Amino acid sequence: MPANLPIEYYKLEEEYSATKSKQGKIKILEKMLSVIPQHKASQKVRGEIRRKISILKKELQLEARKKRGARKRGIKKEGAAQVCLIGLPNSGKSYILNKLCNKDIPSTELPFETNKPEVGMLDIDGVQIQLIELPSIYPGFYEKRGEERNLILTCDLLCFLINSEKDLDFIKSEIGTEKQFVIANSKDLDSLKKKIWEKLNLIKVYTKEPGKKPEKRPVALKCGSTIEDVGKEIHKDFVKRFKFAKVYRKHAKVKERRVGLNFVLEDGDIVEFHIK
Ligand SMILES: Nc1nc2c(ncn2[C@@H]2O[C@H](COP(=O)(O)OP(=O)(O)OP(=O)(O)O)[C@@H](O)[C@H]2O)c(=O)[nH]1
Ligand SMILES: [Mg+2]
Repeated sequence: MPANLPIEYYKLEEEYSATKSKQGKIKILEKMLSVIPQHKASQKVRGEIRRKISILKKELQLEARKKRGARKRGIKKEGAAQVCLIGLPNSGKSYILNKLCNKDIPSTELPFETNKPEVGMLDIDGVQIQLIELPSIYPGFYEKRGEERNLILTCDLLCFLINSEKDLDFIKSEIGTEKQFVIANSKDLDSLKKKIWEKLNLIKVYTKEPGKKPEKRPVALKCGSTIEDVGKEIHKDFVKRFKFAKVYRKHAKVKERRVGLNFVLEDGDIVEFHIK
């Protein structure tokens, strides 16, 4: 039985062949459905079009899922903060990552030896900081390397490893200075750790249960955090069930005090929660 299709249909068929994007093709197929008369003779054609639409939609879904997966495969933030090591070739980035994070990344005289971001965990007095070596900077680095640019933009702190003012000027001109940064040379690892800690503006708080010793591992929080902020870190119910907290502060005049949710904590405080 001839389907007896209108002239618009054939125009749309031409448009369909010329269109590359899947979204575009779906739109045209949907238009086709709307111009085809609804009678028995055109049933087969309509069925064919619906099948094509469904296949294209499935393919689009699959592509979107793949894209989301690719984004997830990037480096995930872990620990209390994320710090990126940045420098010229042979400035000692891998050397530092190996020493501070107990890693075994190739670190020889060869320039540009590290060609993708390398990740380690740095322990500062029990607080875990994610340290990332970025491949060495070269002219055009920031424009060309998307993953690295993303890390530079989203990390908490940049650490520039330099041997001279000239190195520093070059790095600044390549990646900009909008983010906060520390400057270091690779020789003095302890002072580097200290600088990173100071610039991150974090405090360590030790929680304890009544009648027990404080936890060994501190909770790291932003400077100015309150009892409520610690509570939220531990468990969402803590704040709801909160009665009061006791804060123990070694070097203060008042070494022990009973406080409420708004009490502002200091580095080294021990917090004992009393809940309902
Ligand atoms: N002893 C010592 N050796 C260092 C120090 N910094 C760098 N080196 C050496 O200098 C060389 C280059 O250092 P790397 O750490 O590989 O340099 P990089 O910044 O990672 O540079 P890329 O190769 O571009 O990744 C290696 O042989 C290191 O062992 C340092 O502070 N002390
Ligand atoms: Mg390296």
